[in-house]
Amino acid sequence: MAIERTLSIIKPDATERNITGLIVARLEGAGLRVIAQKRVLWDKKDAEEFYEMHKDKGFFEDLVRFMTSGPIVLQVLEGEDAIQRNRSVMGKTNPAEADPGTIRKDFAVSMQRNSVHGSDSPENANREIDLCFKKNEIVG
Ligand code: 3AN
Repeated sequence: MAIERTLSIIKPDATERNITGLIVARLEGAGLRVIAQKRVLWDKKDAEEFYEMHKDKGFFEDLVRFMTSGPIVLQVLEGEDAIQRNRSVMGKTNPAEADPGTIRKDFAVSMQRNSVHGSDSPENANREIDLCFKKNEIVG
């Protein structure tokens, strides 16, 4: 299997509850390596640009408001099959439907306050990593 990179975000509901370390432990435990990481506060423009594929959805404004409501942790994760591996350890978008042992099953509050984001395709991983990190911030 190929070594891939994916973009991960620990969302404001998780930074607020001081559980970023618990989440990173899940990611590392699943065989993913954090090769870049920074804690930031997005402004409206950052969130709108990142989620532009959802701009026509009913939840878009709420999503932007939530993602700018507090600090988030941006990460590049690397590992074998990292995009799908991260999606598996995250669990389904709706925590009520997420499998036992996944991050969202154990930590998410709701469909919106679902603790983590992970890229869903190689194209989106490249786009999101380029949006969130400069080349020299990804240090291996
Ligand atoms: P995922 O994060 O599982 O890839 P997406 O890409 O469909 O899910 O949605 C992006 C984010 O938008 C989700 N993580 C969640 O915070 C929010 N979201 C998605 N669907 C809904 C919904 N029906 N109601 C509220 N928020 C939603």
